[in-house]
Amino acid sequence: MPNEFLNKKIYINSIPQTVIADADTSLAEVIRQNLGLTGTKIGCNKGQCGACNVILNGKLIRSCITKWARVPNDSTIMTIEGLGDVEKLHPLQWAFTVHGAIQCGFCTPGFIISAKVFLDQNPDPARHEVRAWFQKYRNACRCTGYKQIVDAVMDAAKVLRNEKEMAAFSSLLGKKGEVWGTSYPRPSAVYKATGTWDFGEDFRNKLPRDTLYGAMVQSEISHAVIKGINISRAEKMPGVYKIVTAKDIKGTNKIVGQPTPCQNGLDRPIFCDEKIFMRGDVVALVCADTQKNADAAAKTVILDLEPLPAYLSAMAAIAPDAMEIHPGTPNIYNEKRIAKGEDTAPIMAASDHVVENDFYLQRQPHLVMEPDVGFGYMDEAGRLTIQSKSIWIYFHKAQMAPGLGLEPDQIRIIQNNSGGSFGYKLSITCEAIIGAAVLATGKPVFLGYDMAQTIGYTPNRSPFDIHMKFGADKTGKITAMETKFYVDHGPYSEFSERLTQRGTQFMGANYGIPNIRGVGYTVCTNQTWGSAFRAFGSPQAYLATEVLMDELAEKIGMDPLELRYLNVIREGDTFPFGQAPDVYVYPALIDTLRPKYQAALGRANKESTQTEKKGVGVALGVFGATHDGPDTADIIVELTEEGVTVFNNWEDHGQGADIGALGTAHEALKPLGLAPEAIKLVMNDTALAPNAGAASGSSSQVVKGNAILNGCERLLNAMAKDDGTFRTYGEMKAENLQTRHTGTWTNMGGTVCDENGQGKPFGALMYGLFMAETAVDITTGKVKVEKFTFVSDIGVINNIATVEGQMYGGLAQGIGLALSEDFENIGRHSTLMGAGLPYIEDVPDEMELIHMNHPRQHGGPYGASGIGELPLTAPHPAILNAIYNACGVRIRRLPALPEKILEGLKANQATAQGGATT
Ligand code: MCN
Ligand code: FES
Ligand code: FES
Repeated sequence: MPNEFLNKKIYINSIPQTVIADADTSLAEVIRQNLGLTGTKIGCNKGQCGACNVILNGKLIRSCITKWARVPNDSTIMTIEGLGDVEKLHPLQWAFTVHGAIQCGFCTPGFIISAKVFLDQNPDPARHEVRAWFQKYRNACRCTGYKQIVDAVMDAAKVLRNEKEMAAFSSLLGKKGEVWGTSYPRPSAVYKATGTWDFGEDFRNKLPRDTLYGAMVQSEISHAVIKGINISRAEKMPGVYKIVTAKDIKGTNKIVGQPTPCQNGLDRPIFCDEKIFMRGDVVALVCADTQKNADAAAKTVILDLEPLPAYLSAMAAIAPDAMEIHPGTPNIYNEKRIAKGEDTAPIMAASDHVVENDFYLQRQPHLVMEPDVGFGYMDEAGRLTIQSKSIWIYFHKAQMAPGLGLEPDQIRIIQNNSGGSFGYKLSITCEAIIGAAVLATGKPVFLGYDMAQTIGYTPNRSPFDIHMKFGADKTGKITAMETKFYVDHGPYSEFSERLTQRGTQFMGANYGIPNIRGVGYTVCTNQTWGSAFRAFGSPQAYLATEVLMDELAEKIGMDPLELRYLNVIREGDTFPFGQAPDVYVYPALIDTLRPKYQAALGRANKESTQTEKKGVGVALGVFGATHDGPDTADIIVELTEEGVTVFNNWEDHGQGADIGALGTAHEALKPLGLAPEAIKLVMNDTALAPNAGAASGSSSQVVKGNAILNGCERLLNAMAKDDGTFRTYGEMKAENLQTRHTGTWTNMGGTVCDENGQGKPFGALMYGLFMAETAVDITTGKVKVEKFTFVSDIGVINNIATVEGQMYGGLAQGIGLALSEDFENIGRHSTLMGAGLPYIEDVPDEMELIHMNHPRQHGGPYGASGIGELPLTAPHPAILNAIYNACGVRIRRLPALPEKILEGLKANQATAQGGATT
């Protein structure tokens, strides 16, 4: 039966248009594909995120779940493009821009459209009404923590009520015209607010006409031997150009991982050909003329798989009878030890107080709003060019070159505008598959994942099973710590060694513990593979450390905050890894919080009722803002007739690489008196800018920032005249002086840790004290975080709105980590909602940030340290400690789902002794 198409007239952004589309097509697809209006985004494609919001006949709808058949003829539809444009912003677009309510910006058009309908109905709302609206219409954001979004809506409402004017962006500059140290908007924000910022998927219809569309053939079982791949039927399906498998690959077909004992780091195939190691592993890519044809053909590929036992946790994979997942490599393939001070056994034995327990941090999915996506083609220089969400563009060239049979310089990587990463894009996802397909077909190839593939077939945070023990003297001073933990890293080894080391480094961090013995093991399993996730290894370490601190406090009968005050690192103390802090801020952090903590305890006590128990919990977090050892970045600064161009690879997940680079360069070039618009950024293309390393480890403001500073200083030196003024571009050219300068910076202070985990790995660090106030409904077990207070020291701040946005967003992710997020059960956890993404009413509107900005002597430009990961180091133990404080249930295995709380309450009742464990 041929498809039936419906011809309808609609008014799209007031313009009459006729559209002919399949009745079953979603309105979102019609708007994006038929009408080419890509400001409307598709995130979940299931009605769960609101990225696709449009206004249909005056009503807010999610266009991904609205079929074309249901759109009445003569409908009026407003998309983000109809609301305002870059030259003439709607008050909402202006307010989102100036309030820092836009990070990656993937959710932004959906929020703005939603807010437009809301303010039309309720022009003078209260904040809780704004929040209730976004909750009702399921507007989801992974980056912002929602607070600045509500600020923006409230401010836009004032403009719409004529109570205030939209201030020019220039009025947000500092007193002397500075960008640095202000909340000047990130350059990309206005494009994101107007739906004109193209993400990867928005290129689908903008690529050359002969582009092929890819559909992956993936395993539905977790561990198997591949007996055969039958593509004979699929090859004959309409529109199929080629089905690419391992046989088409000229290189090793392996992605280069970190050198580990696991198959020498060559454990991850581009296309699986001998074994399936995890569910979702790809065996082929069907390349066809349309996506529909590719998808249909992929379903007809027959995989002949002989199932093997699937080891879906570290404990299962280390059982004595478990087979080796990678034959020849034991399932435990890394061992990282830490040894500081004296042998702990006799000290433990002599301790006045000993506490120990087991902890488990779950497999946390990244839950980005933008599904994974990329495309590839051969560029004018004959380079295999891949455009993707990569946040380590130079390394990814090297990682996939041998697998594809190329040299790294035969590959070019360009980062597309990215709708969030939170670290998963430190791993290669679609890039190598696309590369193989471009080489095998000789044509451009596009590959977009859906949300289920993004959650299930991109890597997650690795679960840790941890045993931790503290010994303390009678005053509460911790004298010894012992740790043992297992990291479930899935089947692929990349980054596992570093992750396991992070566990040893951050267990017990924050405290001056003199004697430590610990060991961590990396375990190969058949679960989704592990990757970087914001705060890399430290949330696992702080779950155990910060909950056990509270258990020790209870045992001794001390207040948890005061026990921390007694033990925090002071001058003369070092971290577990032997390094001294770059600033001694811990006592000051606690002194600052103390009055607020006491007030919060009083509030909790007063407001608790028979059915709702309130409590307060604290936790400390520290994280590095450089990578271990010498961390290097190069950039180029060039004087032009119009101003200065900064060529730099500061990959942007959504955190604000553009404002980071602009703020730094503008401050460094201050003597030239340039307007911000005169500084042009050319970013994230290996053909246009030199290697600056990864945008990871919260290191970019420090490392890439210092390289920018260095390049700008070199340019200024070249331009300087004897009288203290600067040569113009014309004068430089006339004198034949160099206008293009390389900036470089290496963290020379860093040393990689030795076999005892001792060293000086970080050039700069960042510190935070978290306080959560929770309410536990003891009839349902549901926990609500009512307030977060976050006292931090990240050195001098470049952009205030950006830094605060990082903090709010990280705290919100901590709520998800503590209470709801998981990826264990494929059936339940492969949607945003199913995996436990926090929506606006799961995150408190009350988030108080207190900045203590001690300048760093050996950190980033002008005394900056980093921020990206700090807010997700230890918000979750603060919440768990608050739950215990509220209702006496101690959660040590995450997430703290309502059923676990109820179980704990029941156990407490049964024993009537308090302190049940779940
Ligand atoms: N910044 C600042 N002042 C400082 C320190 C930083 O204004 N003293 C600004 C920077 O200019 C930059 C942002 O804060 O805009 C983060 O800077 P930094 O801490 O150096 O981190 P990176 O740029 O290296 O970003 C990576 C970091 C990491 S590792 C993860 S994971 C992460 C994160 O940032 N993923 C994110 N934040 C994210 N935010 C969003 N929206 N999306 C992600 O995927
Ligand atoms: Fe439509 Fe998520 S609600 S894309
Ligand atoms: Fe909302 Fe990134 S800004 S998802």
